[in-house]
Amino acid sequence: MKKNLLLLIASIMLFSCQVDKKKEAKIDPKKPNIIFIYLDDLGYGDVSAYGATELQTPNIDKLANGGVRFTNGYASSATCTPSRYAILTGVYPWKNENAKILPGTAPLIIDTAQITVPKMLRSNGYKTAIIGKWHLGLGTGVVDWNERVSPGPNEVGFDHAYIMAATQDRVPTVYIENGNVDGLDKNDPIYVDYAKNYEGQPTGKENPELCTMKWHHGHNNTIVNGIPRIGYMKGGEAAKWSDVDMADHFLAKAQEYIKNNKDETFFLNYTMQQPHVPRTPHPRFVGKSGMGPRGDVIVEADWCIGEFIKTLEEAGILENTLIFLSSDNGPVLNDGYYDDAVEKLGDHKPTGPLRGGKYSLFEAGTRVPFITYWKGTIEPKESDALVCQMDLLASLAKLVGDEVNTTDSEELLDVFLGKSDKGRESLVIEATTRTALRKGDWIMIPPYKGWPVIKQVNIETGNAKKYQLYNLKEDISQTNNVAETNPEKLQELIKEFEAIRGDASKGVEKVVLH
Ligand code: NG6
Ligand code: CA
Repeated sequence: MKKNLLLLIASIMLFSCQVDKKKEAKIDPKKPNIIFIYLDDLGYGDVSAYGATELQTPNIDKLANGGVRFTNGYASSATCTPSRYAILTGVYPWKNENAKILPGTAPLIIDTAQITVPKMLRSNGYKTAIIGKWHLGLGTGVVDWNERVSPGPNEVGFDHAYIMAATQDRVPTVYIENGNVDGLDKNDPIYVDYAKNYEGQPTGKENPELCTMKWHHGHNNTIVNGIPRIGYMKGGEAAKWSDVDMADHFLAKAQEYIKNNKDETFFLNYTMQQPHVPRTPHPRFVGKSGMGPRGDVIVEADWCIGEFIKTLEEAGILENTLIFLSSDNGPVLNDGYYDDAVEKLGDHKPTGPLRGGKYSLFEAGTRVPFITYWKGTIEPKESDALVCQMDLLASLAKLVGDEVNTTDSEELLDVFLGKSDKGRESLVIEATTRTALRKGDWIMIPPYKGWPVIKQVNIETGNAKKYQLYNLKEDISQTNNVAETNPEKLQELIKEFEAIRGDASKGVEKVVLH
């Protein structure tokens, strides 16, 4: 009896020793798990750690205050598709003319031969996944949504992909798992078209009585769940997503991925849909912000992030995980639906102190919340280093001991880890195909024709007849164009800008919203 007990104790000790060993072996400073949490249209001023007072984001704040909170962190573009293209490929989006806001039927815009962050990490032993919004195109032209859709995320480096094709306001309103529409009933095939409607299908334009959310501009095609969308869709009834459950749904998928892969080394791109339109908080978040649906979905997103981090903690891998959090472009209030975003805004400033917003060449278009967090490894700090999401490729390659051939993505690993404040010297930012140059504390916006304000969304484009030059250190709100009083500085920036942009530095005619 006694002997048996001793044996049992001995084997328990041996077992726990092995468990310890396994844990120890897992913490590898060169091969942490990497998670990139990406929000959609979250503004610089939408986070309490970035100065919001009317809205609280305690879970994002925990990351910001426990990691590096960048104050000069940029998306490469003021809209979604180009920013996402630049992150995954490490290439400036204006080098690919297809990298602009895409319809849900657009072909994949990343060349499958191109190096990408997930491909690079995969070749260094990582499992790779994307869960959430995609918006980089699928297939090669004509897509049959009833068969496996490819090429897509799996073909550019993700082992696992659970996505929505484009945006929450665009058809198809279904989830796609590794190329296959999730929950599709083969007897009810799904058809998608952006040019013309299917006979007998109600639309937001012709059947406003069927809409529970009203469209303001665009967004008047097929109605799904009472919400009129961009594009036409027919069939696929059983596969249609529930908008109010979308945040929970993606969260559950991300949590499941963590649980299933906690003993592996992985890269997860968790691309959340909030606070992009249509803003559809789950009923338990309705009214929580006092600011209407836009505020409520930010509160919801923050909650999701908290739950997601808890999952990492419970899996015992938080200290072995490098987390990036950012947004694909700046904020917009009315982006096509009447949803009280303007009316109930109160004193909240989604742009913080910045000028412009989504679609804009002014700062609020591309300067976004940007946080790195690695419990136990990154020391909390604020950094004013100039960094761009496009720099992930070169920096993560460095982290895992690889090298990539890239001209645009800069290796800033020590900056991301909070060990250095020496960021980029310059950066070209983009907004709906127009570009500007940030260099040091300065930004130069070349003259552009076209409207100074996009009326529908009430956002300044940055377009002006003359060159604009701002010193962002002294004038973060870009109220004082100092081009005329600083001719030398202006010339220096124009020269560098023209050398990078070539012919395109002469500008384009107008801002295109579609
Ligand atoms: C615009 C849509 C806007 C939004 C945006 C994409 C209209 C009038 N506006 O074309 O609502 O969907 O595209 O946003 O249709 S992004 O964050 O994905 O770039
Ligand atoms: Ca966006």
